[in-house]
Amino acid sequence: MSKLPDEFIRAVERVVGVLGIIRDAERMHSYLSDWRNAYRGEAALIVRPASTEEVASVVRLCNQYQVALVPQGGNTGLCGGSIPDASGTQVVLSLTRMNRIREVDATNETITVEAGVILQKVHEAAADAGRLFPLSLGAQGSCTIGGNLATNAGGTAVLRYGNMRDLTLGLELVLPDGQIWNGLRGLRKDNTGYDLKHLFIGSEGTLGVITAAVLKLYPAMRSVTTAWVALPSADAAVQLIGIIRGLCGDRLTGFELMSRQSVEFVLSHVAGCSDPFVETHPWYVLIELSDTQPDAPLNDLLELGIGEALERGLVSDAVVASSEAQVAALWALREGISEAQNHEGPSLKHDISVPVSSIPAFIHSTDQHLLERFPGVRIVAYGHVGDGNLHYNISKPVGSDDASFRAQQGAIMHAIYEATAALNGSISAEHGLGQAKRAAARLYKQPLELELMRTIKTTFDPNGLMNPGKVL
Ligand code: FAD
Ligand code: 2HG
Ligand code: ZN
Repeated sequence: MSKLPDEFIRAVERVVGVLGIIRDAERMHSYLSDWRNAYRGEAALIVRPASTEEVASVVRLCNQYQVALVPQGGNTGLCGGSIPDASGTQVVLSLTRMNRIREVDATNETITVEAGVILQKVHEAAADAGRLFPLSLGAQGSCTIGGNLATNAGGTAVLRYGNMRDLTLGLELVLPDGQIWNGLRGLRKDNTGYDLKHLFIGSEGTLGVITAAVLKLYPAMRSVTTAWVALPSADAAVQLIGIIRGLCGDRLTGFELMSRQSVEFVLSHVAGCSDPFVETHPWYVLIELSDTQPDAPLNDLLELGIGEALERGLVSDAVVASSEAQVAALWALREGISEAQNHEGPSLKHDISVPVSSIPAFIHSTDQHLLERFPGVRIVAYGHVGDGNLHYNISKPVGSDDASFRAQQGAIMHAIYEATAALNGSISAEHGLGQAKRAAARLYKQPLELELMRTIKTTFDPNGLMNPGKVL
């Protein structure tokens, strides 16, 4: 029995057709929990509109019947933002049928895509036009452009190209009252007042439904060099990025840090991965250099940088990939961490950021503090050094039961956020607040910022129907 009136459900079905509505429990299942099973909810129905007009009509019906809706893309988010609450009265609005690439304009270097297009499909369409769409993340085979926009996704290329916000020129949206805003402008300059699109990028589905976007394209890269480097400390990584950037400038397109613990999890759980070195090391970085020229001297530049770092004792060992298979194997070691950590029982995710120069101090003091207070917890620290963004994740101690780890979670999170705040950092650099960090945001954002955010939320969504219980 649905908790919503039959009349409402019939009206929604008239808009989206039978293909656009899911009501049976088995088919609803995958929309109601995240891939880690960390968040679970219930919903009255899943609605899958196929056009912007259908989204608008569904949103208008939700308004008329006062039904809350939860926008959802690929459901790869890491903070429960796309999962409904437990009431069973909400509607999940899945954008996955809105999956058309509307236009590629190679001269304007733009691509216009619908919200449900999978990120990897955007990469492929850009490549077909001899261009690059640079947003790059482990979930790119499943996450959607709508989700990337709603979370202002980051990933491994932010140090060169910026976050999703920096890659977006225009948006098309359905506002909470069902009006359609067509802001699909492919302009790099437009100073006609407030830049409204930026309110919706990163709003995690709380201000409106993103239905399409105009995104920036870049020249395709024709040479790429990838290296795996062992380091004695996280401090060495921060110094190394300075050396490499000084030599290579914008050719530096990836610089990913991983602790030994992170790599060990991947080696234990991800099939086909092997350690590039015989000896173990406390830290590793994956470095990627790219250039638009087919025969750019990237290996020479990298060797120069690593040579200087070796002399200064910042690097213990290094290997440069010599085939596409080796490049893929090195990235698999990096991108496998999320999946691998999942095999080690319950974990706590913290996607914090601090100034790049403060990364070593953060790791040093937080490691020490946590290991003293919570003996045995396994710290899985890795991330995007160029952005000051660390995934400072915690797995339960070996042999401990899940319940005692869960009992410590609040205190662990608090300790990590206090250390972040002490360095003037952010409690969410990438994944957003969702439901996971909503309460923490009340402690770590300024009251004035929260008040302004609430004012914006009430202005756009006075009935509080857009993804309630998330962010604010
Ligand atoms: P969902 O999970 O479906 O939704 C995320 C949020 O966006 C929810 O609040 C939802 O309500 C809202 N939303 C979705 N679509 C719309 C829409 N059309 N309109 C309005 N609101 C909408 N994130 C990073 O930033 N960097 C990384 O490097 C990264 N790596 C990852 C690696 C793995 C293995 C995994 C599983 C996740 C990773 N993520 C990363 C997190 C996640 O992939 C991103 O947050 C991604 O942008 C979410 O896209 P999605 O389509 O899955 O959105
Ligand atoms: C990454 O950089 C993602 O791999 C995921 O942001 C981080 O799973 C995580 O905690
Ligand atoms: Zn990340």
